[in-house]
Amino acid sequence: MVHADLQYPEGAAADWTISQDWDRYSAADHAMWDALFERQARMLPDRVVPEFMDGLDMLRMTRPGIPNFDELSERLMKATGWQVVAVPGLVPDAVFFEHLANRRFVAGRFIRTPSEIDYLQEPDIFHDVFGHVPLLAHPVFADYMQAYGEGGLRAARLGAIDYLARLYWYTVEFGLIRQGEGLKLYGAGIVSSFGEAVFALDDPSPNRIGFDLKRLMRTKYRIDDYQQNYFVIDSFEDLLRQTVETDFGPIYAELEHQSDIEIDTILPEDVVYSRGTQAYARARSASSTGEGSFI
Ligand code: HBI
Ligand code: FE
Repeated sequence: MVHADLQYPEGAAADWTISQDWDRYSAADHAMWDALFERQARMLPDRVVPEFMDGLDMLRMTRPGIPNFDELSERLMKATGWQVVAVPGLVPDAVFFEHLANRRFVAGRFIRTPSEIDYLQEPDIFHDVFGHVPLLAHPVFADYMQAYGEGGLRAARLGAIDYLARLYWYTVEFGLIRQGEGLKLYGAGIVSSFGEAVFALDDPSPNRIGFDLKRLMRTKYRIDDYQQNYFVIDSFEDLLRQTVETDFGPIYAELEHQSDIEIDTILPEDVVYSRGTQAYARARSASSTGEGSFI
């Protein structure tokens, strides 16, 4: 959806950015960041791509407390030319794409409360900054994110945002990558989630299949619970190459004539890393709680 008619909120700039107001975080806010950080930092090192841990170090995100966006941006700018800017919450797609295309990552500035620790309606600063920012220090991933923003602006003109949004979902948010003998995490939605960081790699329930651009863009996804399917890329270089060297225009035109693929389907031509039992998803739908998302 492009909300061309949607006015930016009061107090925000025309590009929807606001000041982070870092001085206004309370001790409880910083303590919440530290608790979330420690919980993830304990479990991630063997699970996440090493480039993510390198990013945390390089950006000095291993220091306690909520990061200051100006300091983060200064370090990121030197590494890859990216900046982090604050926004009030979800911004319209066109605004989001325009920022990415200009190497600005938009982040929420609020942090979840203790009752929301595993369970959020809208991405908070921990998801946006801990989950997304470390890989922006990686030159290839940084280029991919910019290319995604440019692709988003084009998809908006072609009425194809829904297809492109799936690419974001299944790579930037919930992507897995093949490294050495095994799979590693890189998607921000997994990396910032205590439960899904284990589930996505270890649980027998979800399918894990090889990245295939057209196949991926036909595949539905869910926003209300752990994923039932993950796509596995070979490398960031491969992901960037497949997306920047591909003209998405003809693909969108072709996809219009094809049906969507259900989330738990495995096709004969899929490269299958795990054929999931879907036991988790079945148990959850039997006792549906229905709300919240797990980023
Ligand atoms: N706004 N703040 C924010 N963060 C997002 O991740 C975001 C957004 N607006 C739109 C959007 N994502 C997605 O709909 C696009 O990926 C398609
Ligand atoms: Fe996100």
